[in-house]
This record gives sequence, structure tokens and C-alpha cells, in this order.
Amino acid sequence: ATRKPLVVGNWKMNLDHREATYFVQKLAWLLRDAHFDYDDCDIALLPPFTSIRSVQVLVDADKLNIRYGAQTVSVTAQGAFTGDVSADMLSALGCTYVLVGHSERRRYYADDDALLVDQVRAVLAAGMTPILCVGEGYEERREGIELDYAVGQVDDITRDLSEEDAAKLIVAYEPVWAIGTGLVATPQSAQDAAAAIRQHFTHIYSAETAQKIRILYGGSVTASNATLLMNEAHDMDGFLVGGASLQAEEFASIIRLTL
Ligand code: G2H
Repeated sequence: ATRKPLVVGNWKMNLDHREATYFVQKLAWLLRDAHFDYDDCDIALLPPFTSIRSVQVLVDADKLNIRYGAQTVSVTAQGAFTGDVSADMLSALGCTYVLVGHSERRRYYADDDALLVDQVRAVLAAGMTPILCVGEGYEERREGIELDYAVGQVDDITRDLSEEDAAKLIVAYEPVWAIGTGLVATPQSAQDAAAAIRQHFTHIYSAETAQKIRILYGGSVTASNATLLMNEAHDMDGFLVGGASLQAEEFASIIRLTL
């Protein structure tokens, strides 16, 4: 494919700033040891807010070709919003990516479509790349409407985006029933979802733009299932990894398998 693969580690609420430092040192060492060519695959880490600076310091000091970002973001620029972190603050830390609409945010914090639309705007305005998460639950899958559901979620959030902004998006297809459960989508169903999402973009934007957008798979990705998913799901351009991104060894293996 013309799209460069991308492997993103979503640490969720794990790894404090010291553990983050240790992780990045180890990951860099493992990849160096394996003669990993950073031109083959983009790598990104999404630590909790308090660990981002630790990642930045190491990435800068060792000139590592590793990107990083955040798991959510405020939709406001600054001011009296207790507990929030703005997109500009993240971009000032050198963040490249921000997750938008992870199912855990939708579920535990009731992040709704209106908020997600504003988050996408805020992330783009700050010069970063939104990684928009979509994916059906068990019910939709049982009813056989999973593709319409996932594509519908993409449409809900991206409907008003200009073509130029849409070209900057990354979409992560994460079937909710596969998240943290050890259940993985089959390569065929990951491919079907990625193809349906790309097809949707083809209808709305030019084929060229649709071909540019990277689509990741997420949901119980491990070093044991990454190869099969990557080889058989051609519209998929990499992974959003949760649990298996917390150990540098396993995350390094997934990266090396994602070519
Ligand atoms: C889905 C995924 C990463 P896990 O949430 O976003 O987590 O790989 O643990 O299923």
C-alpha cells in the first residue's frame, strides 16, 4: 500500500512518568537491537497526560523516531475549565496524535458526538492528527449491522469536515466486544470494516483522499495475532494496541510484525 503502517500504543491509565521513561528506553533499545528500520513503520505512544513529558524528553534527547500524543483533549482553548488539558498544551509538548472517541471515553465519560466533533476540530486546529475510534458493540454484531454502525459513527463525526482536513484523519476500527477481552476480530471482518470505511470516504471525498486516510484495527491485538491481521486485511494500515502495548518486548514485536 502507499500508506505507511502505523502502530499506536494506547496506554490508557497505566505507566506513570518513571515507568514511561523506562518503557521508552527499553523500546528504543529493543528496536535498535533488532535493526528495526523506522522508515518501515510509524510508531506512536499515547501515555496518560502526566507521562507525556517523560516521553518527550527521551524522544528529543535520543532523537528517536517515535511519535506520541494523548488519549483525549479539551475542546476549549484555555481558561476556567478545571481538570482539562488543551490541544495547544499538547502540541506544545510535541504531541502528534490525539485519540478521539475511544469507546471507554464514550462509555465511562459519556463523550458524545457533539463533543467528538469539537475535539476533532480542536486537534486539527492545533496542528495535530486526530485518531477517531469507531466500532460496533456485541448487539450490532449479533444483528449483522456492524458495518453500517461503524461507518455511521465515522459519518457522525466527520460529516462537516473539509476534504483537506479529512485527509489528515486516522480512523481506528475497534469493535467494542474485542476491547480488552482477548476476543479478536477475524482478519476478514477487520478487512470488511476497513474497506467499508474507506468506501464511505470515497463517496464523500475524492478517491485520492480516501486512499490517503490510514485505518487501524484495535481490540486485543497481540504479537500472536498481528501478522495474520496485517497480511489479510489489506485496507488496514496498522494497529491501536492497548494491553499489549504496556510491555516493551511485546509492543516491539507487534511493531516488527506490522510491515
Ligand atoms: C482497544 C485497545 C486499544 P486492547 O481499547 O485501544 O485495547 O488492545 O487492550 O483491547
